[in-house]
Amino acid sequence: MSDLLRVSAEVAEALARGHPVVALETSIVGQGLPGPHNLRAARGCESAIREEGAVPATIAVLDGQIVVGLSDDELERIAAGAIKVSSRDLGPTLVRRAVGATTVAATMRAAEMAGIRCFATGGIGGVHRGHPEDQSADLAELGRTAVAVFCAGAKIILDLPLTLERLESLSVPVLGYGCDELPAFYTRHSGCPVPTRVDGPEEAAAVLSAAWASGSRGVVVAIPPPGELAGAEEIVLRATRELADVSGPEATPRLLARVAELSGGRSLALNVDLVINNARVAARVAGALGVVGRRRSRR
Ligand code: PSU
Ligand code: MN
Repeated sequence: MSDLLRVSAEVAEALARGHPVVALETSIVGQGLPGPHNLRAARGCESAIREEGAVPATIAVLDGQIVVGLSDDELERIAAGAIKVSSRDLGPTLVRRAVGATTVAATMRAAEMAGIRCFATGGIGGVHRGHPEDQSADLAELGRTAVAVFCAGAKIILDLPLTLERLESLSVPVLGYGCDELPAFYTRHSGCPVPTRVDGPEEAAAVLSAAWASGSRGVVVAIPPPGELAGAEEIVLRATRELADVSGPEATPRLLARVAELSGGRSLALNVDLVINNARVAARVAGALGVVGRRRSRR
């Protein structure tokens, strides 16, 4: 294994034994959520994954290495201040030994390097509203990296129809987990139908396994959020209007922060709940995937 990758003993052992492992990102800790919500979300995800019998593998860049399976002290180092690291930033961040919080794109890449297939997050990046040239690297990474991303769809700060179009062009399967519509992070309804619905961990695992066996790479597993943010659409319209001039890496954290202000903090509580819910579902599907894998290898 490359010395640029450090896998914790617990995660390495789980992988070697074929136990279910779920990767977690840290951009949500470093940029996406303010304290104390960020650590509450991260620790809540780890506990939910353990409760479901899987091992959490929280990922970040520290001391010139991609670390897979952060300790709680390491998690606190990310919360204390980290730069946002997408896939393209991995090399420079490693060389400069900066403290880096990994986005969906960078976390997918690290998960693949470590041999982890399931990864839970809040929402994927996508095509920004009013800035169709600003497309998250999450989309391109989904097109090339064979990891399932469990999320509550894409944040409604994004242009969801354009984001789905882009995923289709990239041949990325989008599975609605017990839903027919793409969830929009703060709400279960977006008006955008998902191409495929799956019900329950076994069916999700079977579809993931068949998708990978037939050449798919990244897969989006979209899970309805456990609650709704009342007035989400108006709040988001106002935030995107106010921040119309902001694009690039700053856009997502700034929009999320403004949505939090405009909702009087209600978006933060929902964000924490939904990411923990996604982690729980990811752990169940990771467990079911192990069963599919064992059945296949016996054939
Ligand atoms: N979802 C959240 N909070 C976040 C993000 C997603 O609930 O902070 C982060 C993810 O790490 C995602 C990133 O990969 O925002 C997308 O940023 P950009 O649009 O710059 O690619
Ligand atoms: Mn962007």
